[in-house]
Amino acid sequence: MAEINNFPEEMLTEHEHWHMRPGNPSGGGRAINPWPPTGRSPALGSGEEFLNWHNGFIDRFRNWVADLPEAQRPTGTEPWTEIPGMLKMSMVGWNSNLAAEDRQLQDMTNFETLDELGRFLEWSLHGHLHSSASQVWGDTILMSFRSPKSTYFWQLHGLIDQWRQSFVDRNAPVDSRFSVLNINGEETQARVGEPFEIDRYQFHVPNTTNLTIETTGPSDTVLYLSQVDNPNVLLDVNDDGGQGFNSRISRSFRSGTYYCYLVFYDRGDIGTYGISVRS
Ligand SMILES: [Cu+2]
Repeated sequence: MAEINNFPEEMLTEHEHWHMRPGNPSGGGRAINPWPPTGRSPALGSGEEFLNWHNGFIDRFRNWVADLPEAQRPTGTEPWTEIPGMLKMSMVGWNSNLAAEDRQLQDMTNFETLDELGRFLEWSLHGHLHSSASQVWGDTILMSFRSPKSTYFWQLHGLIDQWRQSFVDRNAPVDSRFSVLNINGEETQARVGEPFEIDRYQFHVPNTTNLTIETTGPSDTVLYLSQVDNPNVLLDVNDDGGQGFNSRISRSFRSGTYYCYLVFYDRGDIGTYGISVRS
């Protein structure tokens, strides 16, 4: 048992109320009850609340630790960076579904929203981490509402918070000057509205694959494509590889973010075009 003996009682109460009083935020409960009487799957919004509330709770815990004299600081609360091997044993309930979920988390483009990620985590892997760690290491607090008293709580919720963070990082446009193109999404309709305009795009490639970036329409376009994760370095350029005077770049891509610059061949022209990235 890895118990934090001096853990503040008010933070235990805070955690317990948050879980035990769903739909009662003025009583300290989570605002969105994940399981209303008619619910068959966790309520929309409850996943995002789960992730964000725990993120704040972790912050308050870290601040509390930082304010303690060094000798009184709990040890062994560093976040796990992945699910510990001992928790991936069938003796504690690991199975092919959990393994598939673990793999899904390797690529955050598998989740449309933070809420979807939170609902996915709270009712499956999160529960497994609590119960399996409790079993393997004989930590009974971890299965109670006093679980924040356990060092494992901070390790496992630290890991969950890293998943939250990688979703947020993945979905924050690296640079808002670059419009996002979704692979195999609808063609983006755009225009060069002024002479000498440069239109900027980015797209994220989850795994190594062959893709085609292409423009359509009546305009004579030129496409400049950057190196992976580096908008400063040119990888490829194309003028008339597509239909008519359109551009097309077909090639293999590594995983990461690519940046595209589009101009008209005659830099004085204005006009419309469509642009897409397809596999
Ligand atoms: Cu938990």
